[in-house]
Amino acid sequence: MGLEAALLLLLLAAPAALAVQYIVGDSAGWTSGGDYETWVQGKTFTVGDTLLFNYDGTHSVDEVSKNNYDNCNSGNALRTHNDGSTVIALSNPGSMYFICPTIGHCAGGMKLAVNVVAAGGSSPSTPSTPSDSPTTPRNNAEWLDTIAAISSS
Ligand SMILES: [Cu+2]
Repeated sequence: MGLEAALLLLLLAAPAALAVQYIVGDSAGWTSGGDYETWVQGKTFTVGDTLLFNYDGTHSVDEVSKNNYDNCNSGNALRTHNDGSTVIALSNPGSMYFICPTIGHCAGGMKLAVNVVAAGGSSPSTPSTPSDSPTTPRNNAEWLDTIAAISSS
């Protein structure tokens, strides 16, 4: 009983511990001269994670389509943020594109593309854990029956 409760707690606690907030550009933030192609390398962005853009008043954050990202076109941004500290929730798998709309900044490298992957990469191993625990007491009971049968004969 105690073991089953402990396993259940582990299963419930595990997914919550995985959400990560990425500070775009780390301590430098979202700024001219940042290299965000390098910054994303080696990072896995998962649904439930967040991006934090820190920037001053000379910059903004526009979420744009891939085409507008490629062309540094902020004319029809999907969303615009200019509060200086913007948290973006990565709520769906797929690609997201961000540029700074200040003239010249995107062309100078102030552009960020992230690929968001679905959560639950470890889920195939999860179902095996609950199915193991009910069989363990039954095996023990069968084993005890066998011992009883042997010792009584
Ligand atoms: Cu800028």
